[in-house]
Amino acid sequence: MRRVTLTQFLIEQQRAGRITADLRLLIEVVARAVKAISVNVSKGALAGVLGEAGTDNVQGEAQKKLDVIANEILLQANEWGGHLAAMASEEVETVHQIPFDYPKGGFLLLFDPLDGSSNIDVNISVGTIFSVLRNPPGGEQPTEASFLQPGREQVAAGYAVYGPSTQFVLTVGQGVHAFTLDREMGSFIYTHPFMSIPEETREYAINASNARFWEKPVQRYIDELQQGKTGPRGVDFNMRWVASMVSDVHRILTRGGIFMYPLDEKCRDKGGKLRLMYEANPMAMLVEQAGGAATTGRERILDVQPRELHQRVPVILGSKAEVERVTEYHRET
Ligand code: P6P
Repeated sequence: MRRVTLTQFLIEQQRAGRITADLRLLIEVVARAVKAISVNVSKGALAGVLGEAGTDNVQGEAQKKLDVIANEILLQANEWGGHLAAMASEEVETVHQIPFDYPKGGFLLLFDPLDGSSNIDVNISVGTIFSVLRNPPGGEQPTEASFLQPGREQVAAGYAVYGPSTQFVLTVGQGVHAFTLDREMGSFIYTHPFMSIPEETREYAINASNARFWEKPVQRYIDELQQGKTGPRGVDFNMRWVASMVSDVHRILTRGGIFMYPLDEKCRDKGGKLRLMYEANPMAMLVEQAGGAATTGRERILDVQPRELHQRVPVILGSKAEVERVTEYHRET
């Protein structure tokens, strides 16, 4: 079968009028950057890139060397192309402006350069998440306010998952499409057209060690799943928790499931655990584009009006019937 590359896929999207040349360039540059990140991740101990960087990020979390490397790769890859007005990263407190000697474009790029990096040192899959917004008109020098747009305004979203294979998963608003890295050719090959999340599932993902902190609707929902065929659901369920959002979401895009990092007593004062702008929003766009649903438990994630760049939100996403059920339980309380 003829192999279609990411480049050919994007040229065909542009030819069909679904994306502009600048958005095509943006996605190609991000894809090239994640290839470089994949090379660093796969070298691990051989490249001296494991362990702590000795610095903390804006979240106050100890940075891994690879967090810093991945962040630098993405910033440097995207600065010169002329497709961006500015960038925002989980690893950088403020808006990253395009250096004055480079041209600017109309898009804002946001990313979590290495999500799940606590898994790096134990050789478990991690990923890169990105989100693309339009720079509001008149925003010559974008500020944090330029980025504070609801997730429904995203023009593209995607992630790379650095697993047994490196896959690049993308939506430009016309379904979800995945590409697998052919390391010999250095090309992303189109392997998963129109990924789709089954409406029903028998698999859930949540960090069960937080059970005593959950709100009542979540406790009720998980309790019913754990009762299996002896309880009100009448069937048994399976649990998975990779502690790497990209890996858990990729499993759900591939075979269904529900992923939950709900509001709990531990993270209530921060508003949640996961970040809205460069984790929840891009994943919510992908999940909805694949026929799933994504809510905070109380509202659609893509409708949340951001208040600040590194804002956190509760996240419940995946198979639509299950997300709707647990969201309904929240309404009943
Ligand atoms: P916990 C990784 O640190 C992350 O941001 C997500 O990728 C992941 O789903 C979650 O946090 C894991 O959190 O509390 O289980 O370690």
